[in-house]
Amino acid sequence: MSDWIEEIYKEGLSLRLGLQKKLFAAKSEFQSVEVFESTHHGKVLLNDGCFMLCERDERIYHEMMAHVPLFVHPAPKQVLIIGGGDGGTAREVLRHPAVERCVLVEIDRLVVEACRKWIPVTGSAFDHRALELRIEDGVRFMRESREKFDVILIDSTDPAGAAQPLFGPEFYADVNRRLNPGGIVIAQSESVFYESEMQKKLLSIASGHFPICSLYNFTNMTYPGGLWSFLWASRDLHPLRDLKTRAGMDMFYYSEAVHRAAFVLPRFQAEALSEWNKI
Ligand code: AG3
Repeated sequence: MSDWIEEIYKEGLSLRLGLQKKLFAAKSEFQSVEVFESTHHGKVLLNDGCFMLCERDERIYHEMMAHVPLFVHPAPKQVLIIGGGDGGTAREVLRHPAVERCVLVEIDRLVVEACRKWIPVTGSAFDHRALELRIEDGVRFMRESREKFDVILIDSTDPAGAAQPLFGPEFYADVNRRLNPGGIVIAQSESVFYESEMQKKLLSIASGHFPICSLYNFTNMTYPGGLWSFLWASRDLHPLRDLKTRAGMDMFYYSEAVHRAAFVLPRFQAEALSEWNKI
């Protein structure tokens, strides 16, 4: 094996998959976007050299981002996704019959175009009638929109470049204004093992607006550290006490037991976050 698809996470820390074929590479004003065929993980999407998704395991991330809140909210009619231009989160959201409308605000048209063409397993979500795609800056949308949503999913890249403000206090003040009473916010919240300081900061910001606030974890082989997290934030709904998983949906990773277990944090993480992790 001589050719690799590699993410260099930090100096001295990288992850790589065997390369079978380069399928697509281009640059937008925001980032580089590449799609490769890998030896063991199917097609792979990288933004600015960071693994975003692999066909082999993308269902884990997307099921855990969408179904954890959507099985707790009693009537999730209006759903907003910030980022998520690959379509995977939208695909899972749109499986819930209660969802009447899903607005997806992606800053980078190139990501959407690349995934529609090369990764239809997620990109075909953009053909769904109930999906409203807006190519614009999610930070600006959150600040200027007057709409309200039942569930807001922040499916971002790492906190760098255009995604940096999605982890900041002004953004969360705007998220709070865009959320209906009884609403839930979920956000991509980085590596459990390597990003403890960033997780503390995010939780401290979110818990200023949302009293029911916690991280929950899931495995992802192709993100640095292997154990990854999402933020749960709500003024009213509790991720475990208010859970009503409906049977009959085919899932790869999600189950009611997995949902509950995800909120059990490893000891080192629970201790580091104990000041703000409140469920
Ligand atoms: N969002 C990116 C998660 C962060 C991955 N970070 C990394 N590889 N350094 C994934 C988008 C899936 N819809």
